[in-house]
Amino acid sequence: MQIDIISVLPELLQGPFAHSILKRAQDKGLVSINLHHLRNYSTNRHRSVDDYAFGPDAGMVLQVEPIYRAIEDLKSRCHYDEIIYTSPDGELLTQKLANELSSKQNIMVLCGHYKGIDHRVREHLITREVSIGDYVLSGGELAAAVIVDSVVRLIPGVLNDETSALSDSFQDNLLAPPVYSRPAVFNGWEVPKVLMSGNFKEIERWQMEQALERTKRLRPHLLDSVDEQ
Ligand code: 6GU
Repeated sequence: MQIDIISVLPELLQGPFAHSILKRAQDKGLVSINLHHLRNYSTNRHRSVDDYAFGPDAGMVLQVEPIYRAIEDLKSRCHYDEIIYTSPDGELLTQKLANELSSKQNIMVLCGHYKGIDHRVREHLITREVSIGDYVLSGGELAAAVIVDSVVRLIPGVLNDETSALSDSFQDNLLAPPVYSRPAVFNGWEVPKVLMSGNFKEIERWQMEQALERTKRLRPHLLDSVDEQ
């Protein structure tokens, strides 16, 4: 998979992709993540990419022209299955959407900006708008990092058995059961006995009970859609 991200603050995105699972996925050649600075597509010598909004509101807006040039430049070198714009009013990111995106070949992500972008970009160039939740971030970069992380870890081969996505919360619309490690007793706090029983049937049953109980209590709406995925 190839993921190309266009942003006015690509520096913000360098950290999240340079470590751990996302780094290993790139090192293994399973995904290539490329950051593109919108300023490189500016047409003026100040390299500016924003201007005043039309109308009575004095705010600045990212202009259509540099964004168009950036998207067209990337499109001339690659076919994209989705061109995603990160925005608080987009479709909510869910495990289901992450699963769907993880099966795509190439994805472009245009990071939203607190100033807003010329709406013609959204009308003519974007195929999908995604939000990571009902709260406001200063920019789309952190949202892009969250979206990319949730997608890349689902690409076959990215996770090994130990980190398998199969036992993740949400993967089957259930929250994950609790996990414990040594020591078996710390400070008088005990690990549930069943986990040390060696009886795998019993352990599996306990984990399923826990997953159901936690889901019912903490995310009841997930149980309404158990068959949806
Ligand atoms: Cl995608 N962008 C911004 N700026 N804020 C958000 C968001 C995106 N998703 C939730 N809040």
